[in-house]
Amino acid sequence: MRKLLFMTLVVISSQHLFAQKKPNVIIIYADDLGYGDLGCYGATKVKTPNIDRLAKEGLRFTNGHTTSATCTPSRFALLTGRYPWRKTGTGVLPGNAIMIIPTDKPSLATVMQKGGYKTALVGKWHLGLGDGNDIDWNGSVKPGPNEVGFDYSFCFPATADRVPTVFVENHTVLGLDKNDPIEVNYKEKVGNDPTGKEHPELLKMRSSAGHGHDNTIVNGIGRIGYMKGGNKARWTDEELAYTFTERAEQFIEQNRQQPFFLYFALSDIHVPRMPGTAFKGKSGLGYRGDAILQMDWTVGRITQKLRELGIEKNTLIIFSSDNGPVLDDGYEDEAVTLQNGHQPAGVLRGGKYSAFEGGTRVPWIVSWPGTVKSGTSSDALISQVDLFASFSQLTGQKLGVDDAPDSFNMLDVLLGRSAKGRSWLVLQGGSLSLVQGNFKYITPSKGKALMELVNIESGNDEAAQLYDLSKDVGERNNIAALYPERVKEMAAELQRLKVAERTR
Ligand code: NG6
Ligand code: CA
Repeated sequence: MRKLLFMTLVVISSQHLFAQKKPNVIIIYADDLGYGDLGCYGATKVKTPNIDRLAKEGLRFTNGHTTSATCTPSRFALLTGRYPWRKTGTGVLPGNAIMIIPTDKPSLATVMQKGGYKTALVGKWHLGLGDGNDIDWNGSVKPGPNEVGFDYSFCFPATADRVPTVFVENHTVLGLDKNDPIEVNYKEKVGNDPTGKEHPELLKMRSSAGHGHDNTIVNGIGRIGYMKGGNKARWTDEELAYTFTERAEQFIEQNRQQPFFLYFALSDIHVPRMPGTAFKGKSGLGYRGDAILQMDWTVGRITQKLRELGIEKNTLIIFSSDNGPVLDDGYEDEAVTLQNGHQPAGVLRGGKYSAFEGGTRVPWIVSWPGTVKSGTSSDALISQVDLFASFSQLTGQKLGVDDAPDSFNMLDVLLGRSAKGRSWLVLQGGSLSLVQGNFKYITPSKGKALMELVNIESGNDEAAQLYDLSKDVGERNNIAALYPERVKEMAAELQRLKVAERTR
């Protein structure tokens, strides 16, 4: 009897301890990585041992989604818990856009801060900086990540193919020489730097015809937008992954003795793909494949660091991507010519920018050794918009009525304790779709069925589309004509969700 009592006490107190202990949280957010781009999601032409291991030791989702098929809106949703299409100006932003994350509302990062976490953003931001007065790249660059909950930030403003091609650490452009001030312009040329259009012979990687990545040349690559000055501060593309990884490792090390939240937004595998020397030519699939190897290396460095510090069992990692894949997104990097049968979207139709599943269904792995069961997978429907409410739950906080209006608490699903995902989800490709159970309805829309520039099917159709994803995940068989009632109901429900301010 005594022994039993003792055992019971041990169990209760260890559960108590567990409940008390806050795991570190790391979101590793790849850019433009497709559903079929990883070994653990079926890729055979490219090897991703580190990420496969993460999946093997954790939980792999097969129906995990971004809210949107491009970067800015997906990131907006991740940080705000709100569907981006509720707010205008949440499309792909230029590098001089003002910040679209509100400073007067909680963000995912402020939630973590309130929960007692040290927070950091390392990597790509692409949510704008400043508040409408011209950004002074030579002074204090704000508001930015630090004003929406990140204690530390080390980022680049937009995408690697957009100026300014510099790092911003907290409020300051890193390594800026005050005598060589930066000026950015998206309308007309500033300064005397050659552009890709005027001097294609200076490029080490040409822009693809028609895409227009032919403005200011930085590091031998034509960019979108013009910049002058800041020469010492400009990055070297080959070092991007290395630089971000190092900063991420530093943050982890510095905060190993307290709960930390790291939003690690990789530049890989977005264009311009210009991997480090160690990876160039290694995949045989061109720089896109090489960038996948580099991304996998990054993940390996992070998990290695956690093991070294002995904190891997107390760290929850979520690995995912911001939107589906694209081969040619603006540069002649041989992604198309050396594709060699690799299927970036796997079995899915469409890709980046698309309303088909390839646009938003992405790799999604959760690892928390010892807590999340290893070697498991889940087909629960889940969206990145749900991370806000789920992390609020994880850190023991209640959401305010107006907070994260579209975010569902999916913590149990995320940790593999429940298989019951969302019963519905709105997705944003070109047009909006509604998934309800097995069915997916895509709103009719004009516009080309094929986005010729990137060679991806848009999902546009003037007729309504309905697919049964349980039988037809590749969305080949439009059954709208067979189920007119269902189409009508789903269209009406989507309309209702669109005008609702909150779905939570
Ligand atoms: C597009 C760019 C593309 C890429 C994308 C943003 C053109 C023709 N294409 O407008 O290269 O930069 O924006 O990608 O300009 S995202 O992943 O950040 O959303
Ligand atoms: Ca992206």
